Amino acid sequence: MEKKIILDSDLGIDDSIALGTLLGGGADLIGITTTFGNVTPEQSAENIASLLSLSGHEDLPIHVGNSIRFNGTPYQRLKVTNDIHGINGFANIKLPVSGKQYPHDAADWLISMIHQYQKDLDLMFIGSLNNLACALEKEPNIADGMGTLYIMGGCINVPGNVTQYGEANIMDDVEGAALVFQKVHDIRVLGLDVTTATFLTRDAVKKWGKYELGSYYETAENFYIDAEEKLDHLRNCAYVHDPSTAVAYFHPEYFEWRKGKYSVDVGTDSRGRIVQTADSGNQAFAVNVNSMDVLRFIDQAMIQYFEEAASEKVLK
Ligand SMILES: [Ca+2]
Repeated sequence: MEKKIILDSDLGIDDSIALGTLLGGGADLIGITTTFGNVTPEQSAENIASLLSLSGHEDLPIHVGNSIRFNGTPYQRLKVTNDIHGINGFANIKLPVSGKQYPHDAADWLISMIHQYQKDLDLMFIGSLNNLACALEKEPNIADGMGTLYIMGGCINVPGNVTQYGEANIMDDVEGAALVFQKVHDIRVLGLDVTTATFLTRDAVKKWGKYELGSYYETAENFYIDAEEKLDHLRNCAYVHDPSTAVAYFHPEYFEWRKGKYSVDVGTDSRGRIVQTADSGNQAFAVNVNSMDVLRFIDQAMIQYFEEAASEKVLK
């Protein structure tokens, strides 16, 4: 890929597959910022550090975000998150601990990287939009000086998964999301409309188990599938939220996009609702997906990620 990318994540289980898909797919990932949602920003950093070290990417910088929403209220983890992602966000699997301390400067680091790389830097946010909102508040001119922003969040034609209108990542920081949609012009949004239309099955992740790193992923995804069976009454499969966003980075043509301008409702009645405010504009919301292509790409990229991790280990 010609462009560089930064991933911002509340690393839970589907985030971990998005990370693997980006790396295995060949994205030029230059670092990761962490936010709240599935876990705290600190736990997300710990989980990411473990996966990076297991996959031979321990040199990638990690910058931790804060746990205060853009409106000043503290982030509170929903109890249901323990059931979906495990207490540690990764199916309660004990991963190797890095023991490193990471700087708590996610917003400042994003600003400096956007200044450095400008339109050659894309951003992918698969948790709350808090870090980007904080960066935009400090340095509003970055809004027009970055590449494309990819977001997993929201929904337009299907119900939310927290409230009738509210999707979890948007609901984790509604005011932060509202600022991002107001300021950033070049956005691709992967919402529940497409992420709940693609299903990763137990069968599909079975072959991941023959790789050392892949065996963690197989166990984690099966934990996630167990939760989805109880919560969403799925059977032997789970939705593909964050990894769909990673696939869209490589293959936007796997999705049908509705271009325009969107805003996030901060009122009480339909809080977190995504509203289309104009038909023209460079904010695009995915409304349809070719699921077979998405699943095939995830599988190829994850196998590549596991194989590279294994060969890295042999080299050491
Ligand atoms: Ca996430």
